[in-house]
Amino acid sequence: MKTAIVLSTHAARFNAVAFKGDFEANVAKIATWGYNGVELAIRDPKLVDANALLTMVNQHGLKVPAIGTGQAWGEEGLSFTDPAPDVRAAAIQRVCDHVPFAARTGAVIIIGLLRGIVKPGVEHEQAYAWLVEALQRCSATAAPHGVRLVLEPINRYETTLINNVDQGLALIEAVGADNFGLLLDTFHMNIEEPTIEDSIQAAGDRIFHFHVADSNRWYPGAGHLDFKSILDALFATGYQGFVSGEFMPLPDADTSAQRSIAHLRQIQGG
Ligand code: LER
Ligand code: MN
Repeated sequence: MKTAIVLSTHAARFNAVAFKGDFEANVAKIATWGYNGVELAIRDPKLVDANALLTMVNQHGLKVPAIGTGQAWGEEGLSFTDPAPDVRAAAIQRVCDHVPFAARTGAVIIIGLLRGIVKPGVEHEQAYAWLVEALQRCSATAAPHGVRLVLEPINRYETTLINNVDQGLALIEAVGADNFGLLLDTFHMNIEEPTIEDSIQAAGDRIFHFHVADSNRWYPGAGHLDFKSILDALFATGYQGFVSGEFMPLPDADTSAQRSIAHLRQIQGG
């Protein structure tokens, strides 16, 4: 099992010395705890010194299996389904801008909340059509570079577009690109899927990335999810990617990161 953990960065501040110091200290700790990778959230790749970032991460023996793009939605309001054409175009451009860095690291580019939510006054069907078109364009840009894109089904309380695996698989069908797949997150699956293991099996080889958090969004082992059964189902699909921890930093970030990997390893050994 290859493990990663989401590391909150603020791309715009990455060049600041103090932040860089904190960032490197976190990377060093993550490596010491036995993780194999860090999943990075990058708002705008133009604001990141990719060479410095990669050198640092690699010096600690870590990979970057995935790039999160949600800050562009949270901080700039970019989305594939905004009624304003220039906002949709900027969202598409932003994802395409991630491709060179993703190609260097082998990372998947995550489409989480950047897909948007259906805004008032927009028909769901229209938003879906914009979503499909955006994903087709981004997948086509990424494909020649060997880069894959993943859409994450996200629970109903955060978005009205693509909440579960069935909807994700229908979207994959509509987009029709080999380099477009799914990121499954056990926290969202616990809310939306009838049976997590069956949905993992249904998603099969379209699972390109995997997030773990327990039922309460604490670290695995802190809630009531059966991670042995979930990971068995995941690896039975032939999944060879990273199991990436994305959970609340409770009781504190360091403790949660260490308890997560301890729990997952114990399950894998047992
Ligand atoms: C991001 O990976 C995620 O799971 C979402 O809940 C972010 O809002
Ligand atoms: Mn997630």
